[in-house]
Amino acid sequence: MRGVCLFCDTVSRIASALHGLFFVLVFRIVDNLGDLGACWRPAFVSLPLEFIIKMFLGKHQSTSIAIFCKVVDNFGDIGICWRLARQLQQEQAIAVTLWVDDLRSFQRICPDVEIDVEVQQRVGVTVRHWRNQEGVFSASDVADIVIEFFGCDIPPGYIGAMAECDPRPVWLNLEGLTAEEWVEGCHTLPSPHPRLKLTKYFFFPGFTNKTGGLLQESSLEEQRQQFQSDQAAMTAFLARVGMTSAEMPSIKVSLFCYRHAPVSALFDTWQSGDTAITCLVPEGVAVEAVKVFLGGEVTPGAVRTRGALTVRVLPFVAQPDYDKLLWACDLNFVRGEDSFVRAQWAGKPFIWHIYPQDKSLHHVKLRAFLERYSADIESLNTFSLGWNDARTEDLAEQADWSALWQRFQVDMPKIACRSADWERQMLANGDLVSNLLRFAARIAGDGGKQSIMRG
Ligand code: TRH
Repeated sequence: MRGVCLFCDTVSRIASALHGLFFVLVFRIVDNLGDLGACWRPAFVSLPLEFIIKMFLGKHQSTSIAIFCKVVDNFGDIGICWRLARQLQQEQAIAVTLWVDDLRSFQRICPDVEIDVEVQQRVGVTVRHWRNQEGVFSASDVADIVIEFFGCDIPPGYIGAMAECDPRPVWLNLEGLTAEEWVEGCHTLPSPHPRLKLTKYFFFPGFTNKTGGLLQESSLEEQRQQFQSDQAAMTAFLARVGMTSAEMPSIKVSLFCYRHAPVSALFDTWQSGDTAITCLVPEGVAVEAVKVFLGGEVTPGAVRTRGALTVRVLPFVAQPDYDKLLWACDLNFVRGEDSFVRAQWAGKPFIWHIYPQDKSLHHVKLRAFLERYSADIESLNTFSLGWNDARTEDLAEQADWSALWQRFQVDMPKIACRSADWERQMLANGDLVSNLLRFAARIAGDGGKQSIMRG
């Protein structure tokens, strides 16, 4: 493996010297060698992927990508698509158009977004209000790569125009994240259109090298380390969101969960404990439990201390600040998909509140993740199962929040170490944007003829 690393390193140096063309050849050869793991990643980070796409598409102008996002619920759908759009634009210089049906939700995570305009530019990304399924499109309107998020139906007129393109665009359905094993078998599977000469490919994010990996910007880790090694910057950030100097030495917890989480039970435990805890709750989260604790309205800046617990309501912050919040806290409660992934890049212990699904399907997903993440950390597993109301054999244990918290708290340093190992493990799979562009380049290079691809 050491020899392979040296080889990669040498290749990487030569590639940056000769740039583009040479790298395309090396990329093809090495890709066939299979998983070279972490040592290969630094080379990928500097890969001129956009150049590769252009080669395969036979284009000289900038590659273009259209992302279609329907907001099903809350902020995760647009949160993920916006993150993806920015990374594609900023790191790969790709011309990105983000079609989104709900600008109001978008504005919550990106306050610069205007809610009553059809087209706007935001940090280099073209944002278009996707109002309905109507609209007449021609081949020249179609992007080189078309991504539909979570199987949202893109307008029939746009699909018709895709079929008229020569070459055809690469069409991907970016799916939801799950740690279940079946994903490996479905990742990159083709789905031919029943009438038109078009093939859509499933692209699954995931936790193994047989999936598309996870979204992570190339400079994120460096930014996080810089922030966490600068105590003054962290204190200034926390003060900016409202924390007082008296609250700073306490255990800082960020709380983002769905309304059915057992927040009141946990507050009771923290309140009667002997460790000072400040729980930072963004506006609109766990409103009922927070209201009871505060004994008053839940507005940003509202705060109350009872026993060892202070609960403070924060404003809902812009997406980059949410990362800083996760980095600055000692423990993060996260939910859905996007905050869940961001917590994995924070280097801190976290508890996941999974998005509920019919027939408790989400419990299967939760267990699949815990199996991968913390099979040997009992305190984290039982706490997580209890938080998500996933039945364990010992029901009495599950309801005893004081015992669950005590055990979890003792293990927090161990869990933080696991977090660092996990991040290394995940990054060895390559990040989602690089994996997605490599896959798109292969499809485009193949003229969409291959039936089963591996990303
Ligand atoms: O908001 P979520 O529950 O979103 C989703 C969607 O509901 C979606 O339909 C479902 O499929 C998915 O969950 C599983 O949780 P999520 O995914 O964590 O998204 C929250 C986004 O909000 C994330 O991008 C971070 C951002 N955010 C801010 O920008 N500022 C904040 O203050 C907070 C608390 C979050």
